[in-house]
Amino acid sequence: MLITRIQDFHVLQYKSTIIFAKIVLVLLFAQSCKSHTALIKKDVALVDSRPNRNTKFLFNRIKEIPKQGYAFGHQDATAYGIGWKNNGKQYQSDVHKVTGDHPAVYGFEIGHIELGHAFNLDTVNFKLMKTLIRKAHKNRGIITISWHPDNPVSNKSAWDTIPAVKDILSTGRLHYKYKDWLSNVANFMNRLKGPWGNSIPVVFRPFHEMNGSWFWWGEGNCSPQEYIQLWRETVTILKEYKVNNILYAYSPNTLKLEDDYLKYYPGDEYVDILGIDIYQHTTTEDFVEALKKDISTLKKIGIEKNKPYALSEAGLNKIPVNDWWTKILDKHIANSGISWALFWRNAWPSHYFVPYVGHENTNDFVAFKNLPHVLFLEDIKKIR
Ligand code: BMA
Repeated sequence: MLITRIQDFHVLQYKSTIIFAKIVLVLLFAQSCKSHTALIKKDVALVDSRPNRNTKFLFNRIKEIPKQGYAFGHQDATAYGIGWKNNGKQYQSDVHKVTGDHPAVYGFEIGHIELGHAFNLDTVNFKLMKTLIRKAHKNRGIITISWHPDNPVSNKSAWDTIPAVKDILSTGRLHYKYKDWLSNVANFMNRLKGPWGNSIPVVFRPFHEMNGSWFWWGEGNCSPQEYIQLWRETVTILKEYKVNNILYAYSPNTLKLEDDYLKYYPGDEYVDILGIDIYQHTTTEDFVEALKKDISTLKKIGIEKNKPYALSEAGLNKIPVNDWWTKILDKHIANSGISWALFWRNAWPSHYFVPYVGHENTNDFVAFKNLPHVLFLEDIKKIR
């Protein structure tokens, strides 16, 4: 009898623990749904006057990130790395191989989509790219897309600086050619869909680094007025093509002394996110100076305009400097309010920006990943 009562008591105790655990889980779930719904519902004014709800949600997530820190991004993270190329069968990244987690932000490049090619200018297959975008989105990563279109006048690369902007504006002789190019861009964007036909929102960052003179849309190769008109017409044409899953990012390169961040700015109604590309090309001192100066400019303008801002490209080729991630980079961008920092591609053994397995500075990169305010995929998943 006594034994049965003791057993009954244990069963009762066990059952109430389970019920308690279930209540806690339900409350936690309700709490997370609440914030999830809040971010989905929060209304925002975007470039696209008819953004779909996923686009608005992406924007709200991006605005939310700085409350926790900043997200880490890598260009072509899952397409290839040092010593490997995605063959469509595996899902990996150099970042994951080194740290055990994937990036939070995924950069992809659509140069040559305008030509209708099957592969981009870096030999990434567009079909594979779409699969990788779907997967990154499913994992709740953020996708940002750059575009290095060929020069429409010479039909050479984006780095061919023969003036071309004037010719592709609505008043120019090659406008219809450019419209065709944009229809290929629109088709790519419009076909970014999840398994149930849900549209995948992305950050689009066209005509970047315009204050440098290495691209045909860059300084000296077109006037600021022509650049601004090109940007505005591009937005308008993409809208005509019914693209509703894009946030537009404007991103100059490191500002030269005489540069004004807003010199080529197309206007608040044409830009959702402010960016800047800052590489370390020379000394660490110069890089730190540029980070301090330009990120404080970016922050000031971001706050004034109430727009999220990001370090849209960054890196030190081959990362030959000890403790670069923790002592140089992070130290000068933590607490700046940027939503993310994206590092350029691990292309080949003399052109890479993130450590791979066997690289001499992996320890520092792992320490960087472990900083509480540096957000990789598992961290960014929680922002919803
Ligand atoms: C550049 C280099 C090029 C590449 C281009 C577009 O910075 O990495 O090799 O083609 O970006 O991805």
